Amino acid sequence: MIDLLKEADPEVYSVIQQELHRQMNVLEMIPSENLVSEPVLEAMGSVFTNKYSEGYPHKRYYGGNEFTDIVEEIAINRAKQLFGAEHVNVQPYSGSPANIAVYFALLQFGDKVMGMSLAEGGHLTHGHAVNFSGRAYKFVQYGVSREDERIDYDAMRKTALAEKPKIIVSGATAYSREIDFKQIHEIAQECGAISMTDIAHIAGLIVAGVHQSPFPFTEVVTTTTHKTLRGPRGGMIMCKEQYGQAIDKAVFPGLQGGPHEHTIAAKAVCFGEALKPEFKTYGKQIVKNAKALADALQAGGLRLVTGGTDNHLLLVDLSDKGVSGKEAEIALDKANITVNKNMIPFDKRKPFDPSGIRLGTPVLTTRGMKESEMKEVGRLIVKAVGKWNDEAMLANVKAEVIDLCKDFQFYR
Ligand code: DSN
Repeated sequence: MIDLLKEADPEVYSVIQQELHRQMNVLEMIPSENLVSEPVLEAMGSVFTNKYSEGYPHKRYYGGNEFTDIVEEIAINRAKQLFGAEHVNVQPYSGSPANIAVYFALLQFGDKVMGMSLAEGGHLTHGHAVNFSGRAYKFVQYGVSREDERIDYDAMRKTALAEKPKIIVSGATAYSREIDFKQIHEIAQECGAISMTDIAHIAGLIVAGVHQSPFPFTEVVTTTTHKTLRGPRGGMIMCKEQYGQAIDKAVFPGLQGGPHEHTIAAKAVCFGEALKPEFKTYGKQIVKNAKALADALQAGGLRLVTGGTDNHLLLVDLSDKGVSGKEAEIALDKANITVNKNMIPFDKRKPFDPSGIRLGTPVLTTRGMKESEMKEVGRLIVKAVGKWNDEAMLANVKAEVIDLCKDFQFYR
């Protein structure tokens, strides 16, 4: 794919080749990752990386932007069509800056906001104490119920009415169930808050119609473009027209400088791909695969938080298995299965060595795997986790993984 580099810089070329080889020979199961198409890669590596274009289409601070205007407008229009959004800003560098830009646009420092606790499935930028969000604003956190490990909407409503936050942020990074955006929007309306959701993980599932959409009612929606949406690493903000001007101003000049137009070109390509009917089939398969994997893991004796999944991810509770999340992550790495250790709700362990692992099916689905392969993948995970300190057994699983991967090569 990158033949010129081979001669120009063999050192970097070689590392890229090794990473490509790794990606093709492991079961990459981190739910926030995906494999982009070659057209998306090509757009990302395009000459738009050379251009400065501070401002917005037709209102730039530098000359020479006639084509960046066109490419940015293509991205904006396709995103509007894809999600039914009124106003779109495609300039955020990633999901975290997108969320911060929304707070910066719509709040004063110190204002009260509500977001889902990271420990129960939220995100750092939804108000964690070590994050800018939790330092600059007064976050009240909500979470899941102890009984069914699902979002406790009654408790959320009570807290919202008592605390009267200015924004209620929904969205998650480690929550395997459908989020009821409608109910959250109604709670926000009841307490006079703006409803904001971060759909980074599930954007592709929303496009495919396998997850409830927050449109048209949610007032501000942020996303990354590189997860289930299968685009380049980047962010985007969509909102009701009334918030558009403030949000644009917060992104630039408020927080960012020159937009990454090569990434914006790749976002446009990704949105074009996601507008095709086959993307719906793909999104549906991600969920079918997650459900098949859930069945296989449960059949192998692993407990899933909430008892299953509605989306692309699974959270496995290892607390009664005699292995920590960190030990399981390391063991699975040795078996060429890439996952991440993760807190489970009400975890008694610490974030660096929690009780769970988080798994997802987007990458394997992009590679063409279906339910029958998920059964096999589940069997391999159960075997590796069960024998997490048996090096010979892990080597054995690794050989099986490499064999399975041979039939699902992606970049050629
Ligand atoms: N790091 C992402 C994830 O893995 O869910 C969220 O930003």
